[in-house]
Amino acid sequence: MHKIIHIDMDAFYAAIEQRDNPALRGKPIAVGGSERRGVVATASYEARKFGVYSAMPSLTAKRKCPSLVFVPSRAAVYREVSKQIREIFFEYTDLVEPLSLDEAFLDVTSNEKQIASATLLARELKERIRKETKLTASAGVSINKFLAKIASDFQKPNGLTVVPPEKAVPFIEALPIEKFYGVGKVTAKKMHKLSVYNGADLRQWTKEKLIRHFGKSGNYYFDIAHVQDERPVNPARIRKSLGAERTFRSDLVADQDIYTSLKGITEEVMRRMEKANITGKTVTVKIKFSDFRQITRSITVDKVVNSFDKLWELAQTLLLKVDLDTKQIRLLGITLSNFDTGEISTSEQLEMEF
Ligand code: DCP
Ligand code: MG
Repeated sequence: MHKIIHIDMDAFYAAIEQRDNPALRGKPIAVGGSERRGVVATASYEARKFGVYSAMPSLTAKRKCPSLVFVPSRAAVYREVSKQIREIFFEYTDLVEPLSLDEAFLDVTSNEKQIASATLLARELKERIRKETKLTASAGVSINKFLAKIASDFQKPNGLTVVPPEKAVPFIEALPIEKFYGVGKVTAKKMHKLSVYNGADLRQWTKEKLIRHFGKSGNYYFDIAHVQDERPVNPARIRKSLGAERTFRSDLVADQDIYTSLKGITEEVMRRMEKANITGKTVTVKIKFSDFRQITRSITVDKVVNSFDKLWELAQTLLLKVDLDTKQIRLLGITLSNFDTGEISTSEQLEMEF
């Protein structure tokens, strides 16, 4: 049985801004965006009371919360704090899998400090983070990644939620389906239509029935519902895709605007590919419409995509496959996957005994 901790910083960017500028403390703030344009990267908990959230257009945010203060984002500082918390994690175990700057899984089944209780260890991690960064984190402790991840979100901010083995099934049974990690808005809606509202409902379904309705994902839904999540905490999680996307201040309608924006995003993806020294064979275009419906179109080619011209050509080909008439676009994205480059795998580490 594994002991997994998931740690996620509270209102990460916003908390850092409030830490570094006392005038912002206790106030509803948004990082990213501005009074007139852009989208909110994150909001302080004071702002969330007004219904301001990540990825919300600034104008909407300001309407919901007129006293909202917009603070520019300081990526270098966030990266620095991220490094700081990772250093703390690595003091306890090498099995640290960061999911983003502000969250990570830790496998503490056996740890450097010989702390047998994962709960005590999580508490200690939270205290260390608090002391060394003056920021709060929330922690989830359980027997697999799925449960730990959901648990860390359960009592945010500054929460510590433990789901011990004997509570795993009741916890899942009571969990609303829209809270399941990996179940998006669209799937949740579909599940509701099929009278699946929580884990207990989900557990009534056979794997075959789930696959019939949800395709391959049915496997995953079945497994997590039955506490079968053996995914290891992978310290060298290999990047599988690389991309960029953009949410627009106002929805795009005109073809000209759509192509211009897509071209800009293609340039950004190309920059990132060059920086990461990555080429790949699959290109995916993602489009989100004004009604939040989302589609993706992919193409896989034989020869690696390694130039802007090739990437742009494929992106346009994919866009042509989409019927854009009468549609308004709020987000465009391009992703490259199916890499052919050797980012080195260090999966050997997983086999090592403690
Ligand atoms: N972020 C972003 N754009 C998004 C979502 C997040 O730029 N659409 C950035 C800002 C967040 C950080 O990533 O501060 C971490 O994301 P989280 O989802 O963990 O959100 P927060 O840490 O801000 O809040 P909390 O975890 O307390 O819900
Ligand atoms: Mg967070």
